[in-house]
Amino acid sequence: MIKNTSGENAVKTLSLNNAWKLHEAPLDCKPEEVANVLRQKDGWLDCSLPCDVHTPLIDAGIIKDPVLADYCLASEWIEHRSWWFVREIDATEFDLNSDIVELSIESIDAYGDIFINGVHIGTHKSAFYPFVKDIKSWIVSGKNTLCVRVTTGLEQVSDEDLAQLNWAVCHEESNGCPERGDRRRAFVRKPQYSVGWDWGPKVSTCGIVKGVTIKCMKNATIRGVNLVTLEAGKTAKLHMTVEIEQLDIIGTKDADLIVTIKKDNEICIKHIKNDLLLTSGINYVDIDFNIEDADLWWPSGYGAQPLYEIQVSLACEDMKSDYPSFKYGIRTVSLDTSRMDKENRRFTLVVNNVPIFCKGGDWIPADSIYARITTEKYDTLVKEAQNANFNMLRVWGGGFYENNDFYEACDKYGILLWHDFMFACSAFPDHQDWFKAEVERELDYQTKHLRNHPSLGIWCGNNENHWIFNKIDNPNWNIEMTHDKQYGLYTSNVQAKVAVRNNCSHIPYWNSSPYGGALPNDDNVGDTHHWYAGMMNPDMSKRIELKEYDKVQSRFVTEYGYPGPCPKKSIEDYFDGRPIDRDSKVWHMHTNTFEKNTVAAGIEKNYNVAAVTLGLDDYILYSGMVQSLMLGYSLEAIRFKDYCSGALFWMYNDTWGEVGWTIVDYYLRRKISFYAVKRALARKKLIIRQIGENIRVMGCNDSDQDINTTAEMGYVSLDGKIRRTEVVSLRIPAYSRSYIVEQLVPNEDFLNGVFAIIPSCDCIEPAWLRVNDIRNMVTVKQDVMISDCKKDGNDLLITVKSDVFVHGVHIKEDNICSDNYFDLLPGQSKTIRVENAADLKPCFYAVV
Ligand code: BMA
Repeated sequence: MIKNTSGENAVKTLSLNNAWKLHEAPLDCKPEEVANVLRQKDGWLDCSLPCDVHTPLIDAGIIKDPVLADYCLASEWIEHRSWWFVREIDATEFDLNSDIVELSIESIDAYGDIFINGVHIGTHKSAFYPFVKDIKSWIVSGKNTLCVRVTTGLEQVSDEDLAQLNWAVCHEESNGCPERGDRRRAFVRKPQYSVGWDWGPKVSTCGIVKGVTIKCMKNATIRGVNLVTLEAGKTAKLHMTVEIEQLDIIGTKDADLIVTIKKDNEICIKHIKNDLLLTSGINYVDIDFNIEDADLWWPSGYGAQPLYEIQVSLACEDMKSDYPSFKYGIRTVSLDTSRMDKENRRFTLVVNNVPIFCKGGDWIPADSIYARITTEKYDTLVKEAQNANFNMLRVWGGGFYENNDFYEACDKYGILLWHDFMFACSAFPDHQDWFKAEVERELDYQTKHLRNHPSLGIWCGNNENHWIFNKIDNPNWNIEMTHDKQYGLYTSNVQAKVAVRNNCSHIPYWNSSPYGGALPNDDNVGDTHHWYAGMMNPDMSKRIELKEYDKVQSRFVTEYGYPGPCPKKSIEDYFDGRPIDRDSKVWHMHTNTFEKNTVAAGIEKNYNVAAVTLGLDDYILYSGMVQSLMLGYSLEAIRFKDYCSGALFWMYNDTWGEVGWTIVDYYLRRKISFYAVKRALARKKLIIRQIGENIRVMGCNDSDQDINTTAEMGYVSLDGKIRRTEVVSLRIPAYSRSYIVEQLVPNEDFLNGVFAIIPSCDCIEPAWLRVNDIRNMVTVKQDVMISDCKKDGNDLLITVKSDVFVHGVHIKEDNICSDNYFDLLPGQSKTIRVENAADLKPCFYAVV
């Protein structure tokens, strides 16, 4: 029996992320010319990983940053070159007594040829799973050279390929932006957005875009851990499967496995499996254990996000091999699709046996050059999602499997993930064996890699492929689909399900977004993308009409959106010193291709101003206010439907700066609409709607505590002079969303007043029924009074008050506020926190 668990390490890991050199060559400089390239004396750029070739080129002044101005056009040549990454490693850095010396290149975007000492050791065709190879037999004493020739992968796609399958949606041709889009993308396993999308330029990503390691391993090594919460309760039941590879290919070995679980640095479980018999190759070890007084992990708003530290270690022949320790949240997750009635089924994620109303937005890569996204950027974006009262982000299928930092931030901030596999808006050649094999490896890797994150809420097969690539929804799709030729749908209908079932069967799976019902995007089953009744309605008057969103019938909305501009500083940033002109090429390039005058029409519907005459500051203000109205009202409208369990808007974050869908821009600045979304998604919330002759109030309470208070309810005139109200009791149970008031609409003058419900406690904001457009309501102009202002550390706590109804109350400074651009009912006062504002002389404005 082996007792020594503190022996010498059986795994020695070299991180190879620094000290790389990069060389550019023509595209027809093929792998056979490696020796030639390595001999080159000049033309080497220094770089470190992760590295998209754009970054060292920007650093060296060879190209300008493609996310600025119109510079993306000037770097398109990158796609027509081959890029050679080279790094030297001294043999003394290896432990050549190891059984294997395993090179792992986590992500090559997208076509790579790998050489050790000039010898070709492999070709890799996907950015979505690592290149892994035992390189022991190629290592020589002294200096060793690792070289990776990388191209974008687009050049690998032939005319014959495209003749077979030419159905990637490249919206941008029809949207007046032909330089974006490239149908070859469907054949290349790389982030699909990199060929350009409605919200981003074509920046053909290329490089070694995640880390590289070499692991020297002896005896046996832990290849994977699958930790599953079976029961989330005071006593939590967990199951762990450990995958161990025993490296002696002909003989057995003995080993001990030690699992240590810590909470706040205290050990709460130490579980040892003594004297395991490991046979050659893969061994699975199953362990069941309970954690008493478990602290459960919850989506933000429903509870805390306690994380346990999991250490798994193997002792084999007096040597120790540790699996990288990781943080784990104890929670169960499931998808309730049970029947509601004859026609309809629920579509509700259930965490720890509590049905969750999922709220938030769609996530896209946070940079056109995604390899340069920093840990800090991930952390800020996910934290801001939490600040906006999200509990969910949907990782959209046209991006990439994000860096670990992203998932760790989601675990930390309680952001559940709806995670698409990386297929979007295209037919894919999954009738071809090579493609199926590539995808199988990708799905197997990613389902294992991400399965222990408590934030992983649901896997989804793709974005919009079922919806737009089937003959029924899209009669223009002229290729016959058969069971044998599903053009991408087989991947989602079969391959992804198999991978999830094999590797993380505890995570729910859904074939596509949107999907469910006889046709994808049906309301009665599954999720929907609510575009054509909203922002993409050919009828402009409907695109900009808030109340259209009251018609949503979906069980779960995963997309819809409305555009707005960035703050002025961000616009200045992406204009890169050029004069800001709304008629310029740069302005048009940095405007979403679906915008098409909706912003101006929205301004003129809601405010008494002519959009074209507005100066830049007013344009930003009014269009930001309209985006706020649209997103705020629509999120409330969807949340108001008691049969609906999700409201996700398109989209949360940006890949460059533009007039577009988001609420936090590329530069991490909050747009005006951030605050409206934050209010609409408040954890405790009242929403009022008129249903026929009745007024109905929905009470939402995400928290685990009941709300028991009173409220003033009734008619309040805009000038504050009439208040025909009564005091009612307000009870909203924990974890609930239910209608708490239903009464006839009072016979009042709603041109000059509103029906309001004003809680007596600060824990829940007042709500009012919108009968009129804002432009018809703001009849009284009056300044907003500051009734109190005090310092709290570096922050200011400011209380504002108004005697009349005021709209869009804001400070102009770009400090982070607890709220901004909000409405006040007559007599209402509100305290807001303004961060880092000790020197600020606050002044509040209303939008009229
Ligand atoms: C949906 C998304 C994206 C797109 C968005 C806005 O189709 O899935 O592909 O960017 O709408 O057009």
